[in-house]
Amino acid sequence: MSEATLTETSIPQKRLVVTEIPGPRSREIHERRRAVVPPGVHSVLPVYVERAHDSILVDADGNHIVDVCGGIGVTTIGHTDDAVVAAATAQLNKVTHTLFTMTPYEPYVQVAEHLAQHVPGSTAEAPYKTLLMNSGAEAVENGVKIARKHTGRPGVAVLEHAYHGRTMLTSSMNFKGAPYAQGYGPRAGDIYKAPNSYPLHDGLSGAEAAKRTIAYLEKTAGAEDLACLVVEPIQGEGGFIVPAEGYLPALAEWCRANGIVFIADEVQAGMARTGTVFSIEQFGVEPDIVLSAKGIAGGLPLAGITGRAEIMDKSQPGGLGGTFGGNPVSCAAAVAVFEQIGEQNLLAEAKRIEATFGGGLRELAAKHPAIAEVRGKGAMLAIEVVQPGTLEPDADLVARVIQEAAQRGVLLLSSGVYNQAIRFLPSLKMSDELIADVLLVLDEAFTAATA
Ligand code: PLZ
Repeated sequence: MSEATLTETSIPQKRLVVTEIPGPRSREIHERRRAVVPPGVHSVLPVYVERAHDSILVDADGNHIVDVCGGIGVTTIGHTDDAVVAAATAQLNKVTHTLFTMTPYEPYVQVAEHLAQHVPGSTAEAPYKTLLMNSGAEAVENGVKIARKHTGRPGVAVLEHAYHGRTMLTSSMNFKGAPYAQGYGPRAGDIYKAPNSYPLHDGLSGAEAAKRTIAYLEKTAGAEDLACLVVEPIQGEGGFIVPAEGYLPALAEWCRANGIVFIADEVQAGMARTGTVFSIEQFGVEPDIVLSAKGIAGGLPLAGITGRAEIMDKSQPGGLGGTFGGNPVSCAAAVAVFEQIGEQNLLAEAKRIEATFGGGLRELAAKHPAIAEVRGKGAMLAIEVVQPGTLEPDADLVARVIQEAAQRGVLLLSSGVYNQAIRFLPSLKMSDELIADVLLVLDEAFTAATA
């Protein structure tokens, strides 16, 4: 690593607010943006970021903002991790593009090997195989495509509260039509949205919720018409909903019995975020296909579709690919991420965050009656915000708390179909000290927002 890289990336891991937020320089850039970028591309907090390291974003006005979102679960290993920057920089100086389907390169194969090592169900004797693409939505698209090819069936089952992307197919798979699919129709067909497991609201056991999901799919789609069931083990955009115990194994069992490909969309929950490399491991399920993206390359675009060989091998040569899929620089970064999960003990770090951040959130919940529940696993945590004494979502309060926190230099994000939750996706390296500071700001923000 060169000295220049180190000095550029090392930023004190402390909150520092020097202007109002957004500050004058950010507001000036924002005005220019409004002239040339359409409003459909929205920014949660329009501070224009110049540099970032681990948990801190430095904006154009010199504010040091604590990032508790990580670009929505992407910089799981922290912004500009030294090892990731070094690996990507080295690759940048070797070769940046050939197109793997023209002339291949080793880093792609290395990423596939790492994924085969970590996906539950994959073994050394019968490793799962991987196709690399660029984004989570592309991973979902290809997962569905591969499942259809394998089964020869059209149907795609998804769950209520699910989120799978913004392409034409995936926006049709999302539970929320607005804003993702609204006005962009016709929407894709043969998609069945079944009730999920949402313990806070449905009060069902895993077995009961699974029975309801399966009954719905058998009645509406018919098992024999379904190519796949696509499930986020912990629903991300839906509000960090952790299903009741036994729910996912029951669905996986039903899929197996009916020849339906069980696809775990680990785009948000995967890559060490929850304390295991893939979150589905904690639910005791061996999926047929696992989708990864976001955190896999420490901030560079990359996505993986990793599945049982007999499923992945069904596609004909030339049937899978894309110009930029598995870009060498992204692959080199991903190899570094896989290595650093071990080197920096990131699975244990996720558990530490679950204890300290989660514990702090539970203390806040005891103090603020609007917090109905603290949930999640590892460093994928959320609070559900309601009108006290009810389970009615309070999206206005969520927005006000986020606004109050932003003014104090903490970047938070809502989640959920009803914006009923505030989610926390910190870097796995966020110190307990910085977590304590975030919790303090959150406490102040709740107090100010409910005053
Ligand atoms: N599957 C489970 O969470 C992306 C959306 C950001 P892409 N979630 C963040 C936004 O507003 O566009 C996501 C996800 C799950 C798939 C996706 C899609 O991943 O990389 O955004 O395409």
